[in-house]
Amino acid sequence: MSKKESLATKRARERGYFDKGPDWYCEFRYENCTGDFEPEEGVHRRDPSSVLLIDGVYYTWYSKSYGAHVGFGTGDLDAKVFPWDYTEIWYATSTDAVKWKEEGIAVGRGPKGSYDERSVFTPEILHHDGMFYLVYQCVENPYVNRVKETISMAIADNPHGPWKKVDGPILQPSTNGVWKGDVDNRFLVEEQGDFDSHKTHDPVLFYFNDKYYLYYKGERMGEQMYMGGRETKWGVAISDQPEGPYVKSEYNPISNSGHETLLWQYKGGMAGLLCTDGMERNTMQYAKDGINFEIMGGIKGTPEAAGPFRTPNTDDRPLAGVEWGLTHNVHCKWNYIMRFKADENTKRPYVTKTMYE
Ligand code: AAL
Repeated sequence: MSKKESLATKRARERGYFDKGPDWYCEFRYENCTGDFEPEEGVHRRDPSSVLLIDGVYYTWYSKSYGAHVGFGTGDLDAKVFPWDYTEIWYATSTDAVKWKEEGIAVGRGPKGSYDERSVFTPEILHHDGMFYLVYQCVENPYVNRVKETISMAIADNPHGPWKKVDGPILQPSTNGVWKGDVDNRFLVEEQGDFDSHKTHDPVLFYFNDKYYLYYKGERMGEQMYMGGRETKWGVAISDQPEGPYVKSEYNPISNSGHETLLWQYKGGMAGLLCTDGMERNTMQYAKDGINFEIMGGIKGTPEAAGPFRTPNTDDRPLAGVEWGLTHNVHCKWNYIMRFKADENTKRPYVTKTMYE
């Protein structure tokens, strides 16, 4: 027994690092899909939704755009700025979740002057009571640094559509930030406002405790960098009806870290995997009330913008709801959708199994 306790040991003891077992620990394996999800020159496919299994067929929805992008500040307000600019929501089907067939557009961009004129992207899907709810983020025209990004919804009674847009948007950034000057610079502010004063992104919708919980990522005007990197956090907005009105939780932000949302239901609560940004990135978290999240595990190699398979067996064990699904590879010229799998054999030391052993 040590005579003195180091700061690291004290911190681990106080935070319970060694009191919890590896129930929430895994390593993620990755594999390319085949068929229409093979990488394609000149096309971006990214941000896959959760995967649904309907009558023996797997479905996913995703952002699709064409051609190269040039970034902000070219002086051409029509130029494509990001891979997710001029994007529409497409969907694909599969019988084995490996080989995918692209079926076509699910939700397109809105008419001139609308809040969703420029781009609709990062879809998520909820199948509840026989209805399908697609939630997604929207950009108006022009797409500039200071543009505010919103969230909207389309509803169908069949995964093949037709999709009917609600009278959106259903969620918008808070209005309490104040830009400094008129230059199109997202970092110059008089007031930063709330954590979501600039962007509401990456929505995911659940039917939870007899209400609709719309989780999202917020970005703040005048975003800062911290010891954990970028200032991106999650919020939740709650409604009695799927189409809203959604009221932001008074507890927002409900995370201090994370990027694209990834959540699943587990034993009457909500589980989440935080990726990419903040001190608590690469952690599994759980909240019995869907709001007050506790760290349950620290992991590595987290899938980005992932859409897990929505298994009916989500209560089997903590990671059943994230056992496998789709993610994307955006660290390449043309973004493409791929598969992930949580390898839970890694809960024991020295196990070196590969993804499909
Ligand atoms: C990701 C996501 C959203 C952003 C962009 C595309 O970081 O959080 O989807 O808008 O990149």
